[in-house]
Amino acid sequence: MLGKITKLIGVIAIASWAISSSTFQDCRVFSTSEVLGADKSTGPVLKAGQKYWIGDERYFTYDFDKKPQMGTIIMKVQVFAKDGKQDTSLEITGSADMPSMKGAHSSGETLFKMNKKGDYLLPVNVVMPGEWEVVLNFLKDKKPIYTGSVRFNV
Ligand SMILES: [Cu+2]
Repeated sequence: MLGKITKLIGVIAIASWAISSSTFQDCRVFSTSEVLGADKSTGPVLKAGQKYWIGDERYFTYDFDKKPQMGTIIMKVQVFAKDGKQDTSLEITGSADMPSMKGAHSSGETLFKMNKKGDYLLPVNVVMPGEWEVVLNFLKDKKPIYTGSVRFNV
């Protein structure tokens, strides 16, 4: 008896959740417009594989280990001094979220980890289809020197 009631309550709970929750649809419907009007404070929108200068001493490029898709994708940033030597003296943080539903899947500001080659790596957990944004912050001696954002659609 008790089992039946518990099951019934469970069914009602799921049903009402399904009715009240349009989270998935909202996310897709609003993603485009929200991203177009996205925060200006996050700096330029960066393209994979392109060189971006930080001042005139160094530049960086970024890429993903695979085409962005559901699951964990790894973002790789490489920083070079102007002579082309890899620069490992910075700290980089990344903050991933969906702009159309700010805060819903926010990773918080997370430090990239450096591999043996001197690449900066950050896993990004893509838990939902739609538009995603990773805001990058570059720091030198703990001081912010560059901000940019990466956007992709899954
Ligand atoms: Cu979402």
